[in-house]
Amino acid sequence: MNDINKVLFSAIQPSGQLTIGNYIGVMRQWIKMQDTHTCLYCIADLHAITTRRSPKELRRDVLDTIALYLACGFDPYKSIIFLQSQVHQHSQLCWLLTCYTYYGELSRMTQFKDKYFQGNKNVNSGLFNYPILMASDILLYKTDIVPIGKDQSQHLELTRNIARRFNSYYGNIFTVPVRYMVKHGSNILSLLNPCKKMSKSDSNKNNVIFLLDSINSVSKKIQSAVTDSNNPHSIHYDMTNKKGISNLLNVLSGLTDKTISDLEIEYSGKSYRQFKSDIIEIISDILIRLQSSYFYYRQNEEYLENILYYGSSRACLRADKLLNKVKKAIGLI
Ligand code: AQP
Repeated sequence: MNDINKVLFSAIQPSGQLTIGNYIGVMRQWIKMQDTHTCLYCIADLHAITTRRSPKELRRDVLDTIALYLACGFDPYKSIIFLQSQVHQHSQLCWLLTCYTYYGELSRMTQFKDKYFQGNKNVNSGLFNYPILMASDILLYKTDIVPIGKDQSQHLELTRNIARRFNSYYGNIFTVPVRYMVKHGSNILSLLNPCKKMSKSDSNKNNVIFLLDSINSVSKKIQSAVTDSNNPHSIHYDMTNKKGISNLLNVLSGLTDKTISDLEIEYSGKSYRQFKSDIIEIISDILIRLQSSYFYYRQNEEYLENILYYGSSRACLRADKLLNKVKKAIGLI
């Protein structure tokens, strides 16, 4: 895939520490694609305020996230790396698109329903309208490609529907984006409960490998990750009967670019112990490099803020063009 004229947009909310799920599901792909596409990478802080956090925490999480982006290898001069709240066009387009999105569509979003039925006490309308803001983020830049994890597929489908609906009223204003999802690794699961996604807001931190975890903690978490008691032990991919092992295979494949079938051959006849020990070694190598670069960037907050202002001002220029087109199409003076 190489088309520098194709626009790629992707975002992560600074709603806590980033996980190996974020890294494998999207960030690793972003790094590769910044040489072949016109890339916009957003820190979605407006999405993050759908859950309560103190101003201090939000600020810290935004700076942690931009430092991690840079540590992972994003180049702020090659790609546009920006902060959602600094580009006011996102919230403006969001209101406009709210009027082209139906209540029934939003009520069907499984992520909202999950949060609602989990007994979340703060079910604010931001949480309900979240997919419209996500649609605005994407559509504002005439995005062609959106790398996402599996959990965001339904939201992207809604984005496509909103774009088509709007275009059917007003002509070809929005580009209808396509999703880009990695084959293995688009849904990294919780380590102790591989029936659910690995999530940064999980209350049990042993379910999650965070990019800033200590190596000692990574080792403990992987060692206690759920496998199965099948005898003899066999390392093969089977999402029905061997969810834990399959999840670890996805992690390994996502980090090494080896295919699942190559890994099955490599680990044929080997013990779970050996398998886990190799995973620990590979994750540790990646995290040691990433963290040393992260701490280097993180100590210079002024630099991080400047990178965000720079990216946001570039994003603003692009966003403004599209927003004006949308307003004109609707008939707003
Ligand atoms: N476990 C995962 N496996 C693969 N991809 C994942 N992504 C998130 N978790 C996994 C993808 O990362 C992108 C950014 O997601 P996000 O952090 O902005 O929001 P999220 O999907 O809601 O992730 P979390 O960790 O579950 O956040 P919280 O706990 O705050 O709700 C998305 O493309 C996502 O698919």
